[in-house]
Amino acid sequence: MEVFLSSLRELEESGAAAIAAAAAPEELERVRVEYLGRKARLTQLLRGVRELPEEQRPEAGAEANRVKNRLLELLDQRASQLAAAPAAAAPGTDLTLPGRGRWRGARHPCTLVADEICDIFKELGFVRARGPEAETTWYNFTALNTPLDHPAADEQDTFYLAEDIVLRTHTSPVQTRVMEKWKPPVRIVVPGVVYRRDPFDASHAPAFEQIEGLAVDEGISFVEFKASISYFVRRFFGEDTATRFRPSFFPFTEPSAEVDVSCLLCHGEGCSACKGTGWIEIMGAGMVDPAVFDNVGYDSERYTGFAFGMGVGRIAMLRYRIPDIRLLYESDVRFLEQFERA
Ligand code: 2NL
Repeated sequence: MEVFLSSLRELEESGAAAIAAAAAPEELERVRVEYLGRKARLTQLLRGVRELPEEQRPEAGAEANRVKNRLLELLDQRASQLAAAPAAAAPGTDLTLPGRGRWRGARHPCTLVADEICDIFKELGFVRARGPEAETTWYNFTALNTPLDHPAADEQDTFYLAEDIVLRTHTSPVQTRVMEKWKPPVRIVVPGVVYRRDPFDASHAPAFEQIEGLAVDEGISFVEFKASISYFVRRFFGEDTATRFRPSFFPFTEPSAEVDVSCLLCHGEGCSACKGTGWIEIMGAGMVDPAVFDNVGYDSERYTGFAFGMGVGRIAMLRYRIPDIRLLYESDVRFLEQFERA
């Protein structure tokens, strides 16, 4: 009995010391297994109680249980101490350094703007369409009433992959493909990357994102065209933004217009952003030229429609006051993280 009790005390003391010395949760777990696990000495001592003479068993059992409960309690205490305390710093670590922020990733400003534009046109019944980036000259130019000797089709402006294959210079060939496949009514928006042999400078990039739109139905008039574009402008730039249609020319629309919005910075007063005019150009648009309908097999006597095209980067630059288009392509996290925080 004396031997039993002194073994217990010894275990209690060394156990308490080991628990206090454990510096990390894993170490504490090893101490627990060592002292209270199935093969631990304390467990064996507890089992040994029944081999003692009967009159000694109650005291021995009570003492063994007391030691077991004390160690369990000390383990608990130490576990919460370790959980609350910061991990010990390695020598030489500067605990006063600011923490490292984590970059979790977010959508690019062009993606944010493209989604927003498509969502606004969705309210007017437009669905999204996509198509190939390598196109035949037929889909990219000829079907769109743009002969190959037209300045817009010039080799100077276009990346040729083969004699008859180009990197699309606009997303219009997608609209042509959709019209070949679907009967009117058609209302689509087409976001996508397009390619031009342009130098990379503050306002040009050789590859950029565009959104074009196309509506074809019976009875679409210039009124629906102007109303739809003006609705988009008010929804995107704000209710008090005015829209102006300036006569222009595109081979695939007639009549054609450049669309301006009242300057978002000076509200039409005239400033450096609008070069004193009070207006900022955001897109080109017009009523679809009947020749385009003839090329895709639509009855140009029965159907009319409108189309538009805009550079997403330009719109993003206006929306977020970005001064240089190159910022959109440099993938600099310090720039990108100013937009959507994921
Ligand atoms: C611009 C001008 C425009 C279109 C694109 C189009 C497409 C078909 C038929 C008729 Cl299939 N038109 N697209 C029309 C007018 C202007 O884009 O300045 N884009 C950046």
